[in-house]
Amino acid sequence: CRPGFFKASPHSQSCSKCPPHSYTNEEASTSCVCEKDYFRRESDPPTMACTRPPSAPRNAISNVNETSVFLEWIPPADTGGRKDVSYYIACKKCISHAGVCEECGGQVRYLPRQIGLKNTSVMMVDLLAHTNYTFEIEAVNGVSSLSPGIRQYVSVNVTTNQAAPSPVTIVKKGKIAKNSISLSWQEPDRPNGIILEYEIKYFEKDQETSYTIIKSKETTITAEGLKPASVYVFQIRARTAAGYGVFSRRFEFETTPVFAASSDESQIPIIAVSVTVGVILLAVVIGFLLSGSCCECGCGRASSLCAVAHPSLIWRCGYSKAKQDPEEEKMHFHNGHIKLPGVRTYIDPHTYEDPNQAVHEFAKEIEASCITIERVIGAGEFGEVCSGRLKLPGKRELPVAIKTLKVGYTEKQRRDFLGEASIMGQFDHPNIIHLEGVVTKSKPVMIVTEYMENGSLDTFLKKNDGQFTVIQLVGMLRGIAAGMKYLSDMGYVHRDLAARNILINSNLVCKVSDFGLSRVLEDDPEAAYTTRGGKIPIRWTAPEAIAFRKFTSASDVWSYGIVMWEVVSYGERPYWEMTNQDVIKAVEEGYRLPSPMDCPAALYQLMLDCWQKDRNSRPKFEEIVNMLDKLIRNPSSLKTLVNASSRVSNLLSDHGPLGSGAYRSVGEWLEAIKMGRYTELFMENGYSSMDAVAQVTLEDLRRLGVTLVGHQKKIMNSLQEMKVQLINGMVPL
Ligand code: 37W
Repeated sequence: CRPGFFKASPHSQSCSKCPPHSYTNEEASTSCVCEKDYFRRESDPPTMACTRPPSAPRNAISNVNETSVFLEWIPPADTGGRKDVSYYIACKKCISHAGVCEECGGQVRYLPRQIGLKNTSVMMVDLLAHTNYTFEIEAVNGVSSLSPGIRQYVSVNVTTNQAAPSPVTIVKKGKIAKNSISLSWQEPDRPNGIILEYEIKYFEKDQETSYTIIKSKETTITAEGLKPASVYVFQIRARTAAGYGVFSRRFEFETTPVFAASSDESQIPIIAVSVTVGVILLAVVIGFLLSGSCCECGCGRASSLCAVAHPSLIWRCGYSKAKQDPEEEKMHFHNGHIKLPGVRTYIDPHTYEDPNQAVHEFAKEIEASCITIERVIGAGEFGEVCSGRLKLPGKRELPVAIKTLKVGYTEKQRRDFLGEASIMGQFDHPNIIHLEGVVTKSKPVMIVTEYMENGSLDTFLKKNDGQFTVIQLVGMLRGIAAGMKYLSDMGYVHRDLAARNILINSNLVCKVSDFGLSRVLEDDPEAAYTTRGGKIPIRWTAPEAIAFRKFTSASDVWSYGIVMWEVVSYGERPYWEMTNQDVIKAVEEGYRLPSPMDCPAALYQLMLDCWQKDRNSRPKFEEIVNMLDKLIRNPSSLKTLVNASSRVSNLLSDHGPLGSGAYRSVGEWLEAIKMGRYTELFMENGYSSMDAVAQVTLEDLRRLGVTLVGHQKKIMNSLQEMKVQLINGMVPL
């Protein structure tokens, strides 16, 4: 072959031109030499072009989630002429104030891997909290190792956030007796802060729904009141200022049998006495049962007779009573560690180590092919809300609503999104939105519920202002109260009860909706940050919940009172345009929302009862349901309305006139509320100043000839609002 051509084998027919980026200056070449900065791997055939290392990856972006970092980039502009491009991640940990960086070491995990990444994304987990990291994403190909040149990488600097502690991994058993187990454990590998306390969850093996939680500042505990010869499962998690870490894996320990030889001689007389007492009691009970009596046991009122009849029951009841303040129990351990026949309690999905397990425990998996999405009806925090149809095999087709999780979600977003289904799936009540199931095995991830044709209650009422009878309104309120009674019986505290979170169907049945973990408040535009950092929908929230986060069913009752007010005033905004700060102050000073227009006195009284400062004085949901039932059965009881004149004038006597308010003249005020047509009428009838206007009652308006109800409402509401703002408060209780 002449120069510029080669023949790889003497058997080849003809000479070939040197492939791209190679040359030969000699005759009779069997191969061509690569140009400068181009290479050929041993495995590359001589007919293949010479290639070079790729350029750097481009447009790297990072996403930090606590102590995990997600990196994404696009492939290099120049692949070097090869198809075998892969990526390598170098990690450096930097101490910001010292400016010193070091290799990250083996602590960091790379998902799916650190070297030979084929995709253009990677996730690093188990990083340190509050630490600066530099990640270099290097593109490499089959000839990178042959090139002595500089590495081609793009670097990304990130700072990790605060993170919850890593799980406790080492747990050791201590003294084990027939009724108790002592444990000790080591602090987690990565506490990520100062450990404030540990939470120890334990339950009898295979009885997971009935568990106990104890808290400890030490790294040892003794669980007492256990059954002899039984296996108990323990899980421990640590809490720092950043919150709880995940639970440790399960550790199982077994109590000793009743008659196990004990080294402690002093126990023998106790056992002997217990056995004797037990035998006597058993005899008494058998006699009692034979005499035809029976007993019903509830946790709070288990008598000793019941105790013997249901030994397992008294064991649990006794334990829970001895260990916990009942209110604490509901606040923190919703899912009551006591399981009584016929009493179902709510289980906080957070108590599941694996959130996927929680969702599948409480929600049915639906195949995406059973769902037909018809149209978008709204937007949620995580994606769109759609209407559609669900056809399950062997069942009738149903109209449904579908929430979808938008693509590109993080693991936390998926967990929070499905958290709503894990909660909703535990409820079964005609006034709680019914979960049909979830789609998690295909994308998009979806939550499917019954379809509530009229959407959210506040919007629905605003659209249909003045269109319902009092009985219809009370019917809606009755439904909401019944749903709330059910939730409080389950030990679930809603925390965001408001008309916007109630759905209403075509039969005007109201159902409580919007369940979530922290998310509920995160996506509520009404929720504002308090000085303590919590996000709270101020206007709907009881003072003790705002002040010190005491969220209980009693604080839900306060919110229910606000919902009553919203319903009777057809979706009016509670406290109108007052600022959150003013609302907090006014409520603290004892002022309350005034009665809505045309409100039955019995309903307003119920609202005021719900807004009692002392939470124990507020009615229980059960009492509210009973009260509303009574009113519905006896509609004439709803005829007495809150006295129209007292409704406004009770604000005035102590708190001065409106003269110093926002409007300088009656004309200016009426124009502002688009009621300018009545200016003359007002002036002619002696209402020529704002001070005089302040005295106007509904009867006065009617007498003056303002006959349109809509106009009466507009004028009276505006007056009301001005007065409320003026006194920076509301009706003094
Ligand atoms: C709406 C899990 C869950 C919770 C609530 C819904 C839901 C909304 C957020 S809104 N229904 C409507 O808005 C009806 C609108 C009618 C219309 O615009 O024509 C629902 C619902 N369940 O019906 C949905 C899910 C999945």
